Amino acid sequence: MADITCALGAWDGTNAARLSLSALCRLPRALQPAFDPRELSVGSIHLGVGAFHRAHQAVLTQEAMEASGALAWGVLAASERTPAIPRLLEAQDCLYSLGVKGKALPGWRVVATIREAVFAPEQWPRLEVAFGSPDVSLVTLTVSEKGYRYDPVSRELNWEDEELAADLLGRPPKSVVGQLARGLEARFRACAAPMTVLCCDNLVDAGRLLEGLVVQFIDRMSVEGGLDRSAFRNWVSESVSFPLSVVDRIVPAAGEAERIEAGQRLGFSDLVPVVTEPYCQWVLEGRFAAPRPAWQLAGALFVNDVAPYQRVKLRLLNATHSLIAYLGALSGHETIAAALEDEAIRAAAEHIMREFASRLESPGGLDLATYQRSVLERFANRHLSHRTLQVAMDGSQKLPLRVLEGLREARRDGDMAFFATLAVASWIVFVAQGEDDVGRSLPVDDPLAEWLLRARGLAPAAATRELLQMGQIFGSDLPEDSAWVRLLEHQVKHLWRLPHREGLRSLLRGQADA
Ligand code: CS2
Repeated sequence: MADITCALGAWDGTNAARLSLSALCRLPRALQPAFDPRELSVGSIHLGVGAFHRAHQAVLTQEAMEASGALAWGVLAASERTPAIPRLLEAQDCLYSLGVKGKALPGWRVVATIREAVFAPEQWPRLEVAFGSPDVSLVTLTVSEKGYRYDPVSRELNWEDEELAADLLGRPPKSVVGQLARGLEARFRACAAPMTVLCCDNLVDAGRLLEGLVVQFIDRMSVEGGLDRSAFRNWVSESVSFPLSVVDRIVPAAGEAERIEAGQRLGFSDLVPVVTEPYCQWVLEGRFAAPRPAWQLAGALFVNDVAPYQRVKLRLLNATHSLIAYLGALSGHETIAAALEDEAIRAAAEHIMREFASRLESPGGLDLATYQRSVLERFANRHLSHRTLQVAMDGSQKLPLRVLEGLREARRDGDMAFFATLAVASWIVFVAQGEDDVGRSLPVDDPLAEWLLRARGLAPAAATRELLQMGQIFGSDLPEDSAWVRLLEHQVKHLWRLPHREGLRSLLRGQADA
């Protein structure tokens, strides 16, 4: 690492040319894809062109094309909220670099799977044409939990959402579910060839959920031009499949340091590099209605039952991640790796994993104890600067899926779920008390921030009650579980006082003595 930093310091990218197709052939062979990107045709659409897609599906698709020689899987990638990434990608022929950082020396290469990038709300006609093309048979999505605009408790679209309401009336759609429904409508009208819609977000039973949301939208959307709504709906249920998949790779948001390092590695400037860890997992259900890339050649695992893999990932990895993020941010740690060096936080992380693991079935002979160790090792990767505040974002959308489902299961068995409860308590203190151990205010970056922040300034018990009232997070069962609410209030009270790390230590001591 030392010499890399040194070389980075020496690199002045101010006047460097941008990465481009013509720059690509001047790079060392090891950095180039094994195919000429000009030969790729667009075979799939991706909604949500954030760092995760660029470090996961786009990379495995590239490897699948390299291994199979089938070059029909170029991606038309769309962003939903801002035009920034598509514009930057287009300015460098949609090429970008991927840095993989772990124990070994970092490995860099260029990813060329994305062939076009658009800002969906403004460039809808291009997406609509792609949806209708028989050459395109796949749509993948990574739009994060909040992108689906649904209520995780009822699994219904959030009908109060203004964007959804406007999309239902028939404007070029801005919501992802609106884009899928209108895009599928375009396909039904144009060629009616089968299509696969593959959700790659951390949701529970994502395929079925997404199919349900799309059908709910179709049932209410305005239709024009003599569209037979029920024939369209039948076509969706017969010809469009929504397989389940579990994706896993830690991909922190890249910043200036990553751009400088990518520029130094390539000798060309790259404004949208991604940096990730060596680990990469993709578990998929084989229900594809139409052709797909040969991802199995790139290490993807096809199984009959994805759900147990999803539960293991959400509860052992994501729930633990959130717990470390809230406890870490409260204690003033910038990164997940730094937070894990704090003994009390590490102990809490080990405990929540053990607590959840005791109720999990291990899929495909996976050894859950080894899995837990490897997750902690991955979190401890100091070469990735994964900020606690990044993982802390969108807690209202994440906790129901990664923590509360498992917590409910434990409560049904009469178990208090002390550490899953601690994940909820640390989130409540993060949101409501809102200050870290060094006196910095903690930002609540969450689609429900306006409501969550009503708890700020209240006393611990009142703040807990205020937040528990939010049915779209806690349902009606948890707030009525008085024994559990008492435990939650007790933990919130302990964590509330500054320094938070002392509160955590006393809670852990109390639990060890119990
Ligand atoms: C993280 C995930 O930001 C978060 O909430 O827990 O993005 C996590 O890094 C990925 O799911 C790892 O696959």
